[in-house]
Amino acid sequence: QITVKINGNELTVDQGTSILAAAEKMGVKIPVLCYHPDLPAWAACGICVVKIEGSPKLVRACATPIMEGQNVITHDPEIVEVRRSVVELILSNHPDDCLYCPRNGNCELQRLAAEFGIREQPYEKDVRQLPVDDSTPSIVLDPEKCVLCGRCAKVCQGMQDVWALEFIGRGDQTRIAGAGDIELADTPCIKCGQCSAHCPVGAIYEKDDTKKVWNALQDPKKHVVVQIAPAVRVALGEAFGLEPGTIVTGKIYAALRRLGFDAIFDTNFAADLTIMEEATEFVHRFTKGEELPLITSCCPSWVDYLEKYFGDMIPHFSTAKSPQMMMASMIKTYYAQKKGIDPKDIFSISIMPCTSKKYEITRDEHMFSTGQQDLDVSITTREFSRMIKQAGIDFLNLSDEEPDNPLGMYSGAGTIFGATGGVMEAALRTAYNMVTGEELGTVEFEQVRGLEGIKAAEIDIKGTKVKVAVAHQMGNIETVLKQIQAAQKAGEEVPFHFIEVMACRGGCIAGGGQPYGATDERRKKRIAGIYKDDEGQKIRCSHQNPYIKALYDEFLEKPGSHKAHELLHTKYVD
Ligand code: HC1
Ligand code: SF4
Ligand code: SF4
Repeated sequence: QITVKINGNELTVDQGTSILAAAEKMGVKIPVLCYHPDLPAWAACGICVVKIEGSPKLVRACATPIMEGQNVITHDPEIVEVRRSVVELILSNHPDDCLYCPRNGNCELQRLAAEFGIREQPYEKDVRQLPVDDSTPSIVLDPEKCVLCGRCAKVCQGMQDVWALEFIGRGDQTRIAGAGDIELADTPCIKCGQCSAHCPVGAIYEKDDTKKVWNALQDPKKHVVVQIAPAVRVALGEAFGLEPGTIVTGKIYAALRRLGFDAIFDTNFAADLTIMEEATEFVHRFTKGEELPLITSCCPSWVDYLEKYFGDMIPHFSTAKSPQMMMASMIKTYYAQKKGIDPKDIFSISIMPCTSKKYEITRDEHMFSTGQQDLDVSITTREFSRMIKQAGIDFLNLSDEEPDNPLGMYSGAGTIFGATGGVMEAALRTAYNMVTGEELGTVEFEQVRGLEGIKAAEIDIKGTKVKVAVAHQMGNIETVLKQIQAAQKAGEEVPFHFIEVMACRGGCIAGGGQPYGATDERRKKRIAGIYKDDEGQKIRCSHQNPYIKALYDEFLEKPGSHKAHELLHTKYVD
């Protein structure tokens, strides 16, 4: 620990702490643009300049460690003037169409311009005309709006290890583009949307599908059905000023009714269904010793990644569809039949924390189990928050409501899907019952919880040891896969029996379509909200959900049945 000063006020910090972090500890906010707490500092934009007393030079607070005895001046008229110039220069290359920008109201550049009181442009305006790339179903890249902060490329290359984005050109010709200057759809992009979640401006954003939803809601011939994902309920509140992690499930159901949806279902119910199929698959493979490890497949970005980079591992994938797609299939078959509605008249919508789910709905013929697209439109939490605002719904003052049956009620196991480790924990709760015929005393598996990139644990199921691993944040998975491949090659026992993978850091709670501001602090709060929701449920295990039992009794026969395979399982492309 070292003793330092920020604007003359003493504090102690760890050796190596950046000036930015030291100031933050003191409650002093230094403006940043290229810096993001998820990423290593790279001092590109120069907005965080500060002075060290006794030195004539300005230094960048994000990338400069504070030293013992230093007194750092974070704000004085000269510093503020330099920072203002940096913002003005960026604005000189930036379009002025804030009113029409998808980030209007939550843009970091807009906020800086407001904070610095910028009222005119002293530099010559020079905005390059560059084409928009909307080649993927998930995200849109508008390089004209790019401020060259590099956050998106750093996330894509560093955190995700995908390398779909890069800077092209030099000097004032530098621009962000699909790697190799090709359309994003032709790059290895896995559509996770983490670039959009980290972009400070409107240069990368989710494809907006809300018009399709509004149109369906206004079409009297359509029976419009909606499902909400686990992670939406602990993050949507942020768009209305609530603390991250606040559970707003009841308000979401109420808002959906006011928007005019005909039936409101919950993806959490389908997560319970996924567990029934996936745990059956796991117990089957584990007892037979076949194709282990079993690897979860409910994250479409992860599926895309594995197909692209580790095609030989496809046999290890669980064939169970994701909860989103299981729900979609059950809506247009089971529910349609029960209600006597022609599936062609049903318009099915999902609200997801995820940009990749927009891609999943069109993935392959297995997503068309009713002869047509099972799920018509998937929108993100951000799009949904805009719809609520556009409808003038006073979200914060809504009274809690319930979802509809038979596809609305969920167990605690269903809700924890939203956090890293949750699918594994939910599966273990049910696998234990399938193997032993008994119920767990304690349903929590703390070993698979938390933000550590790779979590490994040995789970004891009445004397049988099950080795599991959980990885999140795409860049973390390669190590695990290589370990498996090495063991397979050497003819040794594989190090894990069951693996959960989610592309986004923290799991879907920090998906690419969630309200902005993903930091570990926020992730932890959302995760806490998820486990609180679990604890609040009377039923904590998927196999105990009475509506799941009814669905099998009335329609699917039993987990892993022929019909279940037809409607709830998929195949992968090599
Ligand atoms: Fe997810 Fe899933 S947990 S993938 O992150 O398995 O999106 O929330 O809906 O489908 O349930 C996302 C979340 C979500 C699915 C479930
Ligand atoms: Fe990279 Fe994900 Fe963005 Fe694609 S969506 S460019 S993979 S960060
Ligand atoms: Fe989507 Fe969740 Fe996968 Fe992220 S982790 S890409 S939010 S499914």
